[in-house]
Amino acid sequence: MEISFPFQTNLASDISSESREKYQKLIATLPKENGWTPMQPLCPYQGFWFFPMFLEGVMYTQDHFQAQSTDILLCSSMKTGTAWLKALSFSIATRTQFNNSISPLQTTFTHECIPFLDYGEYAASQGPRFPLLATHVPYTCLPKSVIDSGCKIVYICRDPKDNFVSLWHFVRTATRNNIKELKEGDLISMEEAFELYCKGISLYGPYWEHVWGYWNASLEHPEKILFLKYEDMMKETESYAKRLAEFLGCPFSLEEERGGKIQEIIQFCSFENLSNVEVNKTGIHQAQGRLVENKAYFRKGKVGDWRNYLTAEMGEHLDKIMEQKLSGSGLTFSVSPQE
Ligand code: PAP
Repeated sequence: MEISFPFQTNLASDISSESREKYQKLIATLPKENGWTPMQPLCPYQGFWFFPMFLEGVMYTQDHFQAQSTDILLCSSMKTGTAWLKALSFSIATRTQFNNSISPLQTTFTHECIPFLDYGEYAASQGPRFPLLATHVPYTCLPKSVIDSGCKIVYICRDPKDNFVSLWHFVRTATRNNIKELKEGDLISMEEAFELYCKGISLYGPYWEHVWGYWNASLEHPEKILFLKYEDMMKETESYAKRLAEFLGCPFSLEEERGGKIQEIIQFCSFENLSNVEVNKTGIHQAQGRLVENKAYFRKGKVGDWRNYLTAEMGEHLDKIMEQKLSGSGLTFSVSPQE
């Protein structure tokens, strides 16, 4: 895949004021659920929960995004390993163009290397473009053109307990980054957040519905949708990197395998390396007018970190909810903590 970098993107700011007004009017009619952060309430839309600031982009994308059959969408709920999947996919897809030392991932915030559709990025772009795009939008909320075009999708999900802990930390950090004079109660407690999450009230949640939607679709269209779990990828990174390369349409050659190319990319995309890239360590990222430190996107990158925050009972409770909600789907999350 040949790309020019940085990309030409059409940011959400390009949404015409007419469209913006239309979406804002619609969003204003939706119920609001406060609790996660004083920055924004969550709004229910098409069966899922969204921050209004992102919902505008979702609606705009649904109305305007023209998927191309050559696009590859990296899909995920929040805090499931999106940045890692982006880095791996980007490095694999562009390996003949950039070696690691000159990779845009060295100088550009990882998330910015593959733009998010739902933040309005790329929403209206036409013509040739870099085929990798990302979204946190649930399967049933994807723009119709994505399904009609038959473009490929890679989905990554994660054990809900680690997902919850990661989300809780992230929301608190983002709140801290944006509200300078924090009042008592501005930061959601673990218990409050857990209760909301277990009720399905979380960004792009219910989490189990998000996972189920893509899982089901991957069973129906296995050639079009690659379904990945963070924990499996952590355990067998090399075999998943190979699968990902094949799925992206750029399999590693025997020569590359023998020459250590796969390991080189895995190492480069590892948490240890990416979290130490200067721009990821010290930069600040802007999402729909909100500023977030890039380092908030690289917290620990561990499997089983939930044990440091949740009681065993909380863990069991969430496991039970997932089991019930995904019952009959054939999908399970059984995780042993990482040493
Ligand atoms: P997003 O919602 O901003 O897209 P996402 O990238 O999906 O977040 O997930 C963030 C999680 O992936 C964080 O997990 P933690 O809070 O449990 O630590 C983050 O640390 C982890 N992560 C980021 N980069 C990597 C990586 N290269 N390898 C493994 N995990 C990573």
